[in-house]
Amino acid sequence: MLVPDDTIAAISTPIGEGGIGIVRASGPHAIAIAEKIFFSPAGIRLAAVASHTLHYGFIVDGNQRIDEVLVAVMRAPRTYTREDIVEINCHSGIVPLRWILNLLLQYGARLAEPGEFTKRAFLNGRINLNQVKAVLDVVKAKTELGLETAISHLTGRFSALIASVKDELSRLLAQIEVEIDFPDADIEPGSQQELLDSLISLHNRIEEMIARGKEGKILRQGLAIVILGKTNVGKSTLFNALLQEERAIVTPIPGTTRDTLEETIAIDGIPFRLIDTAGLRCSDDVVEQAGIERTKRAKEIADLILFVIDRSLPITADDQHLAADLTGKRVILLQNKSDLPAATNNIELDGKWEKVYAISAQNGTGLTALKKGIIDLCFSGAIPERSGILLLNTWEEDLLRHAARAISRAIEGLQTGYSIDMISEEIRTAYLASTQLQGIDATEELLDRIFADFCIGK
Ligand SMILES: Nc1nc2c(ncn2[C@@H]2O[C@H](COP(=O)(O)OP(=O)(O)OP(=O)(O)O)[C@@H](O)[C@H]2O)c(=O)[nH]1
Ligand SMILES: [Mg+2]
Repeated sequence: MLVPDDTIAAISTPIGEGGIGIVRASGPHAIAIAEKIFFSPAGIRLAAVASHTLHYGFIVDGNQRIDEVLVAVMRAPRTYTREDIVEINCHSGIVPLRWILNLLLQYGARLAEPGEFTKRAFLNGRINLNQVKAVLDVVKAKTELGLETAISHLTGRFSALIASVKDELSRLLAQIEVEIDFPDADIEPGSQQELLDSLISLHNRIEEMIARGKEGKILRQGLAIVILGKTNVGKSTLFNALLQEERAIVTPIPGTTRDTLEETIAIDGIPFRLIDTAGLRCSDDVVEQAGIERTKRAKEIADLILFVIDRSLPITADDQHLAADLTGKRVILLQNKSDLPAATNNIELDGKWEKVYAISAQNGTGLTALKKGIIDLCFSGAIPERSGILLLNTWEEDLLRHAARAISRAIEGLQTGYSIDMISEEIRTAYLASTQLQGIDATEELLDRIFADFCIGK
């Protein structure tokens, strides 16, 4: 893989957020290019300054001053990309940022592709693939807990786990090699048992990592919670209350919501996709019917359904139809409008409910209990220990499974008396998977897949 020799530049901060924006350039000509557009009242020349220093001045386009800036100069190799880096800290408006970027491009830099700074850090050997992925997750992390986990990944916790698995596998391989090379020295029953125990414990460790990775997936993408119920029961009111903003339109008129609405909410730092739907009822209205079709689709993708009924009115046939339609789904039954007197002589609504809460979406009663119930359900009673969560990509999960399967086969082989060659082959397969997980064997295609997810400037 070729290490690039051109200089790249990009806006590295979100536009408009905060008062400061950063335009970053990396590559052999970064400092020389920045020099051409930097004016220092003190007569400082960037080419002459010490590494890792900050300089006050102006970005100029010919005679025109574009912005008042602080320029950071960092020389290779002690930088993010291990190349020379210049970071221009300017005002975060779109106009100065774009202008400064264009000037850098005009003087010889090339616009960075998404993730290219991090790609260079990787190509130049500063970070490993797991850390690359963690940067990606930091960039994308939607919630605090997701971010925390991404950061711990970045500090190499996943790498450390993998390294210990790999070391153990190589120890076992070495042990087996001895037995293959000296077939006459009968394998002692004791050492066989020890090998079996080690393999079983390794297998459990890998399965544990896969399980932790599943929880990580929840953190990254968010489970889908879908609010369902017949018209006018207060679904949109609940949606807004959980979002803590007036996102959906609420009116006393049945059939207000005509389409599904989706937002991300965080409960205890865990992201969920919250989806409000059109109330279900028989309708001749074409628009409403289209909305109802979408509601049905939302129901299909739901990881959890909040089924809302209006507690102040008698249960109707619509409620019952809906309830019957929810079998096989995880459903929380919400008896809404608990601030109003409950309808008397109400029949029991048949269905299998994970939990039942009386709430008032309008004044917020019962919502804290509901949120806690959601969390409990999603993590089967316990929020995963913060320190234990892993963020795994599909390819990482695949490799872990590949390793786990090979180890299972080795275990089976040992138990049923297969040849030691076959067992050693399986352990070797698992060992190879663990080296791939460490990023030693990253193929170009894999890299492209990972970097394709980045945004510009990272
Ligand atoms: N008293 C009381 N009224 C509520 C409560 N929740 C919602 N409402 C009222 O019920 C009416 C319908 O609320 P929406 O949130 O629009 O109901 P919806 O289920 O989204 O209705 P559609 O979109 O038409 O299916 C509105 O007048 C709300 O103010 C509640 O907890 N208590
Ligand atoms: Mg609605």
